[in-house]
Amino acid sequence: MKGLASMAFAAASVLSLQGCAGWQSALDPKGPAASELAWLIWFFIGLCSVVWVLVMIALAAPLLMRPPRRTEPLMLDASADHRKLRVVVIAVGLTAATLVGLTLLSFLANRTLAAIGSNAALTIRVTGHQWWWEVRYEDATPSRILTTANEIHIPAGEPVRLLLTSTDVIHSFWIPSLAGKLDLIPGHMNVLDVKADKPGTYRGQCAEFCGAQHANMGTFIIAEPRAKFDAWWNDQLQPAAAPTGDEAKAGADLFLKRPCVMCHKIGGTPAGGTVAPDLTHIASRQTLAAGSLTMSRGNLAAWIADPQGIKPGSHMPVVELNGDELNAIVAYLEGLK
Ligand code: HEC
Ligand SMILES: [Cu+2]
Repeated sequence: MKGLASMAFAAASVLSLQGCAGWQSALDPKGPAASELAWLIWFFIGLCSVVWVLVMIALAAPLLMRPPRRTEPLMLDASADHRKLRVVVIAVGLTAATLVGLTLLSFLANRTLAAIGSNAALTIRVTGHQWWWEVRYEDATPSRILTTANEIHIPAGEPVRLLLTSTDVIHSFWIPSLAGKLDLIPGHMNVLDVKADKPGTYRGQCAEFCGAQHANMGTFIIAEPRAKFDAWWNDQLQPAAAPTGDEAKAGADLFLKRPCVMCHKIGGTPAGGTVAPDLTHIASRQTLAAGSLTMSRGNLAAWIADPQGIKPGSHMPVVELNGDELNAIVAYLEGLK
């Protein structure tokens, strides 16, 4: 008995602590869209629980009740039949009313969601790739258009419009603490409006199985006060920092001589590849390879030395480098703040 109780307690605490809170939880909403959805799901769960309990009572009651004694089993009891018919009609009516009510609530919630981004001042194009996210900030001034990867900075407290599409297979964009999930479909554009009430980092995850490294296709929305966001955007628009020191200079040369240059772009250098994450300000990101590793010198080296060991099947090949060459490239990339 005691064992059972402690197991139930453990299960409850796992559900309430690990599953329901934190930077990636639909039940710990941090923006209006997620709040709307969380409220809706709790209401649905509450109402459906009440219905379930009533049904169970209705099922148990006749089983537990003593059947009335009848002298003549075949004789009909018209008044009892009439009573039962009334109960069934009322139950059907209540069921229909509940269904219509819930449908109406869900319709109203959808209207609230649609209204969130109606006056969004910022538009970001998010393109799914196997297995990373291309993030492009749109602007009327072409020189202010910015491309980065995996980490999406937004101003806190402002609605932002995300245009979602894909270049290869169907992915799904889901930042549970901020909004519902929406698919990224090749050749099609979906619109998702998000707003973060407060500054913070919110984790997301590709939510549509998209191949070998689907589970390592994380993304982050980093909401910042407006001034900090503007400063970030201006910094990111700058060309890459020139390498300082002999090792970093050698790394910059190597980057351009090795296959890296075919796939990656580094602004302000001849590296202009567009099939892989833009590395112009790679060292300013908090993670590597779509949330697979945290950003550090060691992890940068580990990733470049063996991307296939860290993310098997990923579209970055192992490039043969000796120890000095690897160190030089890492020294260069580490300076790209
Ligand atoms: C054939 C194309 C290709 C080549 C060549 C290539 N990469 Fe990559 N690289 C990728 C792809 C694709 C990713 C994204 C992988 C993922 O997250 O699934 C990536 C990711 C990275 C990242 C992490 C980026 C981020 O935003 O987290 C770094 C750093 C990187 N590559 C450096 C290099 C260096 C240095 C070289 C040369 C030694 C190189 N790459 C060669 C395709 C390539
Ligand atoms: Cu995906």
